[in-house]
Amino acid sequence: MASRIEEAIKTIKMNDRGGFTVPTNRLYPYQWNWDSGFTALGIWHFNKWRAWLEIMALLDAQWEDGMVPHIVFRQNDPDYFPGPGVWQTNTEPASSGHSQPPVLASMILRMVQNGTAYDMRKAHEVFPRLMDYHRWFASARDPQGTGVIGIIHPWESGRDNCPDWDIGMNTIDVPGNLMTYKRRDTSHVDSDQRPTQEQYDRFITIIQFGRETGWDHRRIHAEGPFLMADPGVQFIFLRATRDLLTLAEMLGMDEVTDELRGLIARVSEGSNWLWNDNVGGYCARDIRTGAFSDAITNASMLSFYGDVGSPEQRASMAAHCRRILAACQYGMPSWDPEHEDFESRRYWRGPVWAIMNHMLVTGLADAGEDMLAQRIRSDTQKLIEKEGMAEYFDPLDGTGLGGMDFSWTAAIYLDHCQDRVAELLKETG
Ligand code: 9WN
Repeated sequence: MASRIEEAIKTIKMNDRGGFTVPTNRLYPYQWNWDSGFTALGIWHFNKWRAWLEIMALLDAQWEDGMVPHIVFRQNDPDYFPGPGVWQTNTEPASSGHSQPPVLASMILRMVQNGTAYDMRKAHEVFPRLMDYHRWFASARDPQGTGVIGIIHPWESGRDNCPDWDIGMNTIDVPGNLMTYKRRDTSHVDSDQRPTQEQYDRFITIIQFGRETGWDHRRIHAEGPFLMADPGVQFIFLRATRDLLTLAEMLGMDEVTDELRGLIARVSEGSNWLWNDNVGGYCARDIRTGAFSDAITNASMLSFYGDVGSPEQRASMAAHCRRILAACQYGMPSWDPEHEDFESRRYWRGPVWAIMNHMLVTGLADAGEDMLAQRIRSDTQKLIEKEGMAEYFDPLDGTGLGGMDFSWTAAIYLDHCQDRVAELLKETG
């Protein structure tokens, strides 16, 4: 364990680019939104000042309208496509044109609840920006106030090529004038472990549409090529808004508590729309056509993290969780292993992700599902101890896949072993 802890710290330090951390060298050479949220929590266990710097750097890229973009480009790096020249958002610093699962408030609450006066002071400083970010999600991604949070690009879910998006992606017409481009991901990672070319053409079609509107999010929501509801973003946003309310109460920000309570009630109610009776669980859904995805994913399972559902719905989700865990050696896979579209090594179509497991464990433990929480927690631990800081893992045999030396995997490991990390730091001074 001690050597993995050292490796985890080393990995994060190696990925430090001076005030912000890249997910991994070369494959992802910029700052990513939710990666930085989790990574900040990991860093916090060995350097509080640097953890806050990570957060401040991310928030430095916040748009005027409150959006925190999914990638911040501080330089142009030919190792990654699509770079700043493709997005053309005209922001300072340059950034991508949509967001990512808003985990930030939840990570900050963890730091504050276990922290010192310094953490409280920093949280106070960033609080208005977190409010603006949540207000942006509530309005730009749910302009009619239905309580259903949309995503305008699969990348906004952070689960890029999950079969969840196939329904929305299949209706996208790739225009004849699609920009010509060269992918870079498949020169770093085996193409069997990455999204397909057809998917990339559609990913780029959405970007091309966005930039043609000048990144006008009202228009993109109303007319863009893709608009789906993601149980992941829905439940992460709900959880983060509750965590923001707890933060507001701790910091004495009474003027926003009613607003946050209203938002929580609305998004909680809106979550019902994601319940798929045919599956007996929460599924992704196309907002325009109402068509459902037809399988349980690790994002569906975040319903416990979002604290939604009737007793019957919760029991059904827990039963799915037990069934899926019984079908693979390491949980929680990103797609139901009993579904025909399951691919144990292709990115979000099967593999296990440490960050998703981290949220699942929190949610299941909060819901009193201790056995399930314990199983997923120990699987995460085993995978990382066996394979190191891989980007993701095969649920059937545990092989570490994708980019290696991955910051967020290292961060989750440090959070899991936080007591041992603290002891080690004491021993080494
Ligand atoms: C696009 C950085 C990011 C993660 C996402 C993951 C992957 C990017 C890509 O890498 O997405 O955002 O180019 O594949 O799917 O969750 O934040 O680690």
